[in-house]
Amino acid sequence: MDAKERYFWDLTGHLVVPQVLSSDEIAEANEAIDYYTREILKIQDSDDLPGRPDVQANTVVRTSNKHPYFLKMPSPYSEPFRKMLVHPQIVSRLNKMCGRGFRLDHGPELIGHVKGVDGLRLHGSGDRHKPYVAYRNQNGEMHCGGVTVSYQLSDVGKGDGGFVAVPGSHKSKYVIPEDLKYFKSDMDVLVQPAMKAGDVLFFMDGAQTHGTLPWQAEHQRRSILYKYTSRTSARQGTAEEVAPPENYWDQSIIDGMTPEQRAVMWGPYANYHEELPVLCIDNQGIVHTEEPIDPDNIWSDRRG
Ligand SMILES: O=C(O)CCC(=O)C(=O)O
Repeated sequence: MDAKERYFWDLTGHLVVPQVLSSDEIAEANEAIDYYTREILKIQDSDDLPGRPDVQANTVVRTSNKHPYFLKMPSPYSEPFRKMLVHPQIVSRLNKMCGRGFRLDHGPELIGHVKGVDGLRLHGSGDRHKPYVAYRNQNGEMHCGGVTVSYQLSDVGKGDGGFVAVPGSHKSKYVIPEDLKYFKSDMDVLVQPAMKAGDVLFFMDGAQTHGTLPWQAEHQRRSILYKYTSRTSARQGTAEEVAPPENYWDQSIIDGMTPEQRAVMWGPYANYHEELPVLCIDNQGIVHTEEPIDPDNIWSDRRG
């Protein structure tokens, strides 16, 4: 990461690095996605399809980021995705962005939107401090809890839609205006970067305000998103499954605990749905668990 890239990243919250993948690497990854799509279309009605991908117009338009299918496909199909996971151009930058010891938190997922598929409203911002994705700068070093690396496997022209961001919003201290959040007004602050197949986009996932515009181009969007975190951030993915007290500790340690005692025995993860019990003290000085907030009611407004 040179000084120009560092300046752009720190200023805006995202960065496009051109031509990281060769045309052969792009072709291999696209072939693997075609294989995956054929396999999913064969079994899409099966009940045991984990994290059911979104299938529209006979194609997979989005996979769940909880299930890293692309890393476990039969060889040789998984190979391009395993190479991308630790591509030297990625490692050199993530060491600076997230700090040494960064790790994959969840993904990789595919966004394969076709013309007319809806986008996703703006989310992420400085509103409500989220330490697991926050951006900080100390002693001349930057540090970002959550960075998504998005490999482009097809071109994204200006006006095609897809990734969109509010540059500089990772330093904003205020709530996203509602009109902007739902794209009713762009307030002249939205940027949708144009990219070529083989380019890689980095963005501060959760710190920077970003979202997805509806796809407008005739060709399919093909982006593969890897969700990295700094070493001690835990957002979702496996951390969420490991976190319940009975998974995180020996059963004998938690047997017979009160709800208040169990509340502090959850392993680390973001609790971004606010579904975990948390502790409070009433005016008699007694410790209680607070009722978890219903995730369905908060999802649309509090997404990390
Ligand atoms: O690439 C995109 O369309 C943005 C995806 C996004 O909003 C996310 O991964 O949180």
